[in-house]
Amino acid sequence: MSNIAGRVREVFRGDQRVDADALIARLDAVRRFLTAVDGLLPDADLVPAHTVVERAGTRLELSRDHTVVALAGATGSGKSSLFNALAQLELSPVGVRRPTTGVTHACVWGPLEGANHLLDWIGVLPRHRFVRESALDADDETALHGLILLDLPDFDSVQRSHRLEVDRLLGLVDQVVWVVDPQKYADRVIHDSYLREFHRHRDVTVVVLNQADRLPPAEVPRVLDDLRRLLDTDGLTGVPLLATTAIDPAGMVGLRDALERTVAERQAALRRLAGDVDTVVAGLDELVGSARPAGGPDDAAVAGLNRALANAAGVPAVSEAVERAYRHRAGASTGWPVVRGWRRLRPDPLRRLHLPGPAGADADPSESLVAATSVPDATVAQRSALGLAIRAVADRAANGLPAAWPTAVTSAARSRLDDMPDALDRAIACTDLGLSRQPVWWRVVGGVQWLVTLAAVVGLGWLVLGYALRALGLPALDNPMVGQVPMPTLLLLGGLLAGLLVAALTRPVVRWAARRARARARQRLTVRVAEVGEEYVLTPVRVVLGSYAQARDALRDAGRH
Ligand SMILES: Nc1nc2c(ncn2[C@@H]2O[C@H](COP(=O)(O)OP(=O)(O)OP(=O)(O)O)[C@@H](O)[C@H]2O)c(=O)[nH]1
Ligand SMILES: [Mg+2]
Repeated sequence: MSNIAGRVREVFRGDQRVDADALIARLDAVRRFLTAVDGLLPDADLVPAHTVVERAGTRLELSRDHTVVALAGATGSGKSSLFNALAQLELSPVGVRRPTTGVTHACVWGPLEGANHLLDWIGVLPRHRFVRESALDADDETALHGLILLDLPDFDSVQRSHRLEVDRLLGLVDQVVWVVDPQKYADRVIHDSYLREFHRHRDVTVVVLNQADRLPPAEVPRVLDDLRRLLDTDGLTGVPLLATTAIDPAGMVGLRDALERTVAERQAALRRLAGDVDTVVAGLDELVGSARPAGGPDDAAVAGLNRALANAAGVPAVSEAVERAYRHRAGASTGWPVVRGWRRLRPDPLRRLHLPGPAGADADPSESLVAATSVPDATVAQRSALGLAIRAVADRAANGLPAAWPTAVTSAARSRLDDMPDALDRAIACTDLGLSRQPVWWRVVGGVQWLVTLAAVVGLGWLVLGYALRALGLPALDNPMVGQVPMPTLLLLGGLLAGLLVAALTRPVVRWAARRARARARQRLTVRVAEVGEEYVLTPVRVVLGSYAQARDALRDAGRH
């Protein structure tokens, strides 16, 4: 038997050391990743990463001098028997009635004090903690100093609580020794639900075929080969596979040696956590991928957004009002004074829209002013066009990103949609529409109009005075002649004609200047409205794209060994 029992079939695959600082750096990278994606990716997808970060931090803080090894396996495989045999004490009840072990037992090699915090965290009750330290042992057990061996309940238990306890503990321990027996080593539960899940923890996994004594010696290599084949299929190629016999000390030698090596290396905790980080990184990889996001929203989509924003904000209506207001005001300043008063009676097209707003020209549109204009609200069609333009910006910006991100980008792009109508209104209200000052040429033309009108009035007065003097039989005024035309008549008719002429000549210039004023106002409004698009749509999108880039870099760092 001794030629089989305790025989190590594979060399222990633990030569690759895990550097603690490198592991801490990888955990920091996972933390950075989680910060970057917080609120952007579904929380459910991030639970394993949060768990590993939290668990690893605590495990590394608690003790790096201890190695927690769990004996796990189906009921009756002999976990408690191996536990007692290694401890050389009857600590955990071994039974015929199955399942026997309902709560986890722990045996600590070395002083218990140092291990207590770790066992509190793992959740082993104080009354199930034992110390393997005896004056009688001399130095026999020093090679295992630092080992905390756990005897777990069965994972294939009829008792659900056993399975939950096993699953919980398998997430916390540094190394797992899977105990199988010749009858049940090929059971699907252990392979499908457990061993396969551990393929990233190969370097902290040991498999023992216990009760090897129950097989004819010649059968043991064949069963081990068969088990090895199953382990290969589970993705556990190269894990140490030993045959053990719990009832014979000689049948424990191989397992004990393996445990001594594990304890001496002080690497199991680091390797286990490194395997956890590997698993987490692999799981997150498809959430993040390696796509490089475009530098930001693309120009065509932004141009479409700005057009939709301008329409929704009423930029065409306001700039048209600017043109009409220009004509109105220019007419009032430069028109024929005889009809000017009548023009003034008509309402100013811009004032009807309550423009410019109370903040005056060039105020900051982001200031929280109450919406001040009477520009008509966006129509349903304009609002839906704006919605489509925002979606187009998001779609183009998220193009090529893994599946979870387009949703995040779209919701960022739409996140401030409700605040936009007021922001657009404020932007319009605060834009300098270019009509605040009267152009000099209006005043010059207006002055000319007043002069010629004055001439006509003087001519009229002169004529009226002449008629009145004549009617009263008083001596007539001496009317100087300009050519054939008396001076008062020339002043009256010339003044009237000149006024009409100046008004007629000015009209096309006013029209041209009004169109220019409209174009300039439109341009200024478009710039202001685009600023709202930048703040309310593009900046949130850029923030998400930035988070994506940070998450991708962090995950790349977390995956670096
Ligand atoms: N012949 C032989 N019998 C063994 C060996 N290991 C365990 N047994 C017996 O197998 C039975 C079950 O052993 P336990 O140690 O209680 O098994 P367990 O895995 O702890 O079972 P649970 O606590 O129910 O999960 C007991 O009767 C043991 O005496 C072994 O190597 N050889
Ligand atoms: Mg047991």
